Amino acid sequence: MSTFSFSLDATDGSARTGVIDTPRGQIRTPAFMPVGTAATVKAMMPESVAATGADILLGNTYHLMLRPTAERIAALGGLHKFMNWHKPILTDSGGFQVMSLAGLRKLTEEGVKFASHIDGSRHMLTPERSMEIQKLLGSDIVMCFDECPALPAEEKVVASSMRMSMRWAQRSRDAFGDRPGHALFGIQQGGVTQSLREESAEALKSIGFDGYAVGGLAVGEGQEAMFGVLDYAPDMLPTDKPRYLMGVGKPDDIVGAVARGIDMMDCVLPSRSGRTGQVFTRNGVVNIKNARHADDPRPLDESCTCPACSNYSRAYLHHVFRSQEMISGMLLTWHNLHYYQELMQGMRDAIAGGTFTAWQADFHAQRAKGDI
Ligand code: PRF
Ligand code: ZN
Repeated sequence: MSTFSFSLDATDGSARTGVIDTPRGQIRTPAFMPVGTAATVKAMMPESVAATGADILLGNTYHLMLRPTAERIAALGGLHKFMNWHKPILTDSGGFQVMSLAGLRKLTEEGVKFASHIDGSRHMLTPERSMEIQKLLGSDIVMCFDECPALPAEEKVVASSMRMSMRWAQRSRDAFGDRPGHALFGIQQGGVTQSLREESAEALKSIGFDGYAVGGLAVGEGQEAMFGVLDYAPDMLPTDKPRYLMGVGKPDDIVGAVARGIDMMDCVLPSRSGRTGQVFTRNGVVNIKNARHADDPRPLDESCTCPACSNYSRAYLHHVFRSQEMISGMLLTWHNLHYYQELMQGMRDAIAGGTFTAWQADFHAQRAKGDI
């Protein structure tokens, strides 16, 4: 398969399951993308990430342009080769990370000038430069360069920011050009205002993209407001293209987003939590640091087939976490990513079988049983 395409296999209510075909392999949707910000999913070998069931990783323009630089990665054969991950990679475009991580920033129509959070060096990102960097990296799915205010924000601030992001979307499209086998996704903005979401969706559709992201959510509005937007936003986007909810989320956010018609998501939560001792299970979150695990011979989750649960006790995982041993982050990250991928597989199967409503009820019932 030499080009990029998306096919839907089944729908159940608003939930969808299908496959994105890329020259680097298939992405089963709904898909969860582990975050590999700095050319690594922290604490995981790439083959281990693949073993959890991930079909695609997310990388970051912002981090990689600063260190080791996109030009260096290109000279070394591209990001896939550099990090030894040969399945698809989606890269975020940098604007969102600049606004949350960089030092001094200056936002203009042209782009964003900023100081590196690593060494204070000065850089500029524009739609054109972001497209160039993502091409140098060899990203399979390139994101438009956009910008979004933290919420709550005044509606006129959200409106003018969204309109600039739509002008940047057109510049991103023009700069991306025609790259067979590579995809460019537009990013809807507009905060929690339905008319702005509509205006943004119309602007993106008239430009035309290979997929459409819902951006500007999970930025302080809370789950109820986010679901409120997801009740209408996916329907504004083309049915026959993938829909990606950026930077989400907790397991129940992901389930709620899939129920509302989202096909792809990414979040640092499973990998970051793996390093802080937070473990996701069917019955909710377990904190391995808690003293009650010190003598517990049981696995984290009896029904989980990951290496942490197959071969180690809670007592051991508690001990290595308390001792700050590296294996702690490795095992807990593996478990969390495995849990997230099983969640996605469970949803894909339920949507395909027309049993997604029952699956959701069971998901919430298991969690209601509480800590184990
Ligand atoms: N835009 C981009 N990346 C993002 C977001 C966005 O709105 C978000 C918002 N949740 C996370 N990552 N480009
Ligand atoms: Zn496990």
